[in-house]
Amino acid sequence: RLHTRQLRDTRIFNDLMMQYRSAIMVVEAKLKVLYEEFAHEYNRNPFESIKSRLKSPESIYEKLDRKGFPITVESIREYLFDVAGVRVICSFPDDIYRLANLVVQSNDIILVQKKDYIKNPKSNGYRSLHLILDVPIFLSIGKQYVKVEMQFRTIAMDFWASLEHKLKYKKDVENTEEIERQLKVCADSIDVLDYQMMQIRSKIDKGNTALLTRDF
Ligand code: 0O2
Repeated sequence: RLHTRQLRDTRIFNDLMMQYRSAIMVVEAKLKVLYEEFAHEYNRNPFESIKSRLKSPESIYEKLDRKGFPITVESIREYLFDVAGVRVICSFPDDIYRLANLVVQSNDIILVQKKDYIKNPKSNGYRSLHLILDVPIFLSIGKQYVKVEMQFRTIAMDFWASLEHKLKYKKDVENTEEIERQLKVCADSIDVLDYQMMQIRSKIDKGNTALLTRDF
C-alpha cells in the first residue's frame, strides 16, 4: 500500500501518467482533425472548445481509497477510468451525438462504457454524455491501450455544471436544498433552451437539419 507521495515518486506510476498524457494527445488530435474537416467541408465548427485534465495523485489516491481498492498502480489501470479526461463543449445537443459517433466509429478506438446523462439526466439536473474509451498509444515498446473518459456537453450545460460543481466543494453554503432546487430548475430551462437554439439553427442553416435521434 502506497501513500500519495510514494505514488508520485514511483517510476511505474510516472510511466502510467505518461501513458495517460499520451492518450489525451491522441484524443485531442482526433478531435482537431474532425474540427478541420468540418470547418473545411461544411463551414461550421463541431465543437466550441476542449478541456483536458489528468487526475492528480491526491485525487487518484482519494478515489481508490474511497472505493476500497488497493492503492497500487495496477488498481489505477484496472479500476479508475477517469484518470485521463477530455471534456468536449459543443454548441448544440445534436453536435454531441454526431461527434461522439465519429469518435466511437474510429476503428482504432474501443468504446468500453457509455453513460448518457442527456437522455437520462441525473436527479440534480446534470446532463452530459460520458464515454469511457480504450485509446491506443504507440510507444517504442509497442502499442498500448489506455482508458480515457470523454465528457460531451453543451456550452450552457457546461456553464451549469461548473456552478453546480462549486456547490459540492463549498462547505459553508447556507440553504443548500433551496440552491439545489434552483439549480434543477436552471438545468431543465437549459435543456429547453438548447433544443430551441438547435431548431433555430436548422431554420437559418437549411442544410444542417437538427439531428433529433440521440442514439448511436
Ligand atoms: P472531476 O473534478 O470533474 O474529476 P465516480 O467517477 O465513480 O465518482 P461515476 O459514476 O463512475 O462516478 O462517474 P460519472 O457519473 O460518469 O461522473 C464522473 C464525472 O462526471 C465527475 O467527475 C464530474 O466531472 C462529472 N459529473 C458527474 N455527475 C456530475 C454532477 O452531478 N455535477 C457535475 N457538476 N459534474 C458531474 P468527478 O471525479 O466527480 O470530478
